[in-house]
Amino acid sequence: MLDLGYLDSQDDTIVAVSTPPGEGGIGIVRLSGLQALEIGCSHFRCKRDQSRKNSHNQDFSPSARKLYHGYFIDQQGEEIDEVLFSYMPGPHSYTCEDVVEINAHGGIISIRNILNTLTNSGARLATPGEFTRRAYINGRIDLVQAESNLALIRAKTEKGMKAALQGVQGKLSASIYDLRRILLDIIAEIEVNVDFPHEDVEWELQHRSEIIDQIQSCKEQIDRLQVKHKAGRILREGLKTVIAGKPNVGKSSLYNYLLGENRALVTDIPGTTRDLLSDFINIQGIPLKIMDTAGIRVDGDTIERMGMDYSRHALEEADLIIFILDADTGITEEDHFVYRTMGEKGEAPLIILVNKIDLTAGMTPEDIGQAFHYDGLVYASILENRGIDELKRAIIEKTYAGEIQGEEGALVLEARQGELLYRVTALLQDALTALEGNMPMDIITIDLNQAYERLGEIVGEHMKGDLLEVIFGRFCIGK
Ligand SMILES: Nc1nc2c(ncn2[C@@H]2O[C@H](COP(=O)(O)OP(=O)(O)OP(=O)(O)O)[C@@H](O)[C@H]2O)c(=O)[nH]1
Ligand SMILES: [Mg+2]
Repeated sequence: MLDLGYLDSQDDTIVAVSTPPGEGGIGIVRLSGLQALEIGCSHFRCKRDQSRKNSHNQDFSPSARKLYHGYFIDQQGEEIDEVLFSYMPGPHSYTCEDVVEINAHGGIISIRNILNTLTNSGARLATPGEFTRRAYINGRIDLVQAESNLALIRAKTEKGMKAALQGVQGKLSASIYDLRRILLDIIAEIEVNVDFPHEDVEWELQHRSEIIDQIQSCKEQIDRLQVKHKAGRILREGLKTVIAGKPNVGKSSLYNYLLGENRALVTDIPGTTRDLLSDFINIQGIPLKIMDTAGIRVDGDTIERMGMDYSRHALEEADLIIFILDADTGITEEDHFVYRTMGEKGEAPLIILVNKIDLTAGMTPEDIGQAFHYDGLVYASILENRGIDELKRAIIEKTYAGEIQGEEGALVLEARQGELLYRVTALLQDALTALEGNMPMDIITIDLNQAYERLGEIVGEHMKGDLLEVIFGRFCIGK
């Protein structure tokens, strides 16, 4: 159940283990809130004061951001673990509140005892993401930065991490604030002139065309953000790469080769693969989610047809399709059938891989060009390990992956933020259409105001509590 009352519980001092569960070298327990210092100190015996064995260390008063060596003690003054203690006074801390961190030995029992002791002394267990939520509520970071923190934790590749870091550092937020400022200027400009209308028709036309230019340039900025968003999504989720083709062309052979292990069954019997297999590989820092599919053909038994349904579904969601042809059989009616199936689907780039060139030279690019439209063409023999490097190059070149290479090319946006950006684009387009259709200026400000508000939602202005619950609920406890 959602706890909608969390705003009232802002005064609580919260505690959680911030390191992953299980055995580790160290485990960090973090306290944040008004009583963090008091509760933390009452359970710490500094090594330099060790002579006062039984005292609860009432006069231990740590300086900010210094590490103290000593013991964590329970209510009875019994030592639980040897620890390092540090204190970060608000507002210069992760949450903007007083924060105490206790670095203990990573054992499950010792960490659990420390946590129990602290909750018995008045701290409350933090809910998932509550530390980051406090940082947001206290104004240290905006929602984009908070959500990027999550992406940073979950990044699977270095490029993905760098993209998320841009969000944490506020580069995405800066673009959003910039766009909002420009929109606000445009709205103000329109409103001033609506209140003091000009008689001059020339002036009116000139004014309109200036506003069109300004909105157009806002829209272009958002388009650029969306390209970066797409690149960021790929870095996070992997470029969905579907290996498709008629039965027996070598789809599973390619899948195994790219994975570097024999995951899929390979036989010379057409219709071997029936399930959808998928796994992650990494090509030049770009994560690919590669999928081996059941060969698509007109007939086939019940199980094979179910497999083909999976194939079709995978094609629908593909970011990239590798369409394999068999050099030995040449282009057949079955290939046309597969191609038609793909054609019904989205607009993912298509790379044709002509396989088995160890058997015959295969069809010429002209033959292929007459039959199919493609974005890249590679000749290969998976059996003899030929053409694979060319395939990898084509993958990088023919997809958005090319754009990820560039400095600052990718941004990690949450689906929520991507959706809002999309709506802003639509609103700006409506405003442009209205302007070009000579609609009254004050009508246009309705769209612009809405666009302004949607941009505000991206960075988390006027967010409803329940939505925040959902957003922060995806974090781990202790973050
Ligand atoms: N000569 C030759 N044979 C190959 C090559 N690549 C794959 N094969 C053979 O082609 C046959 C089919 O390979 P698979 O990888 O199972 O083909 P598939 O497309 O997954 O087939 P289905 O799962 O039935 O749709 C196997 O006998 C492979 O050894 C190649 O480059 N040259
Ligand atoms: Mg197969």
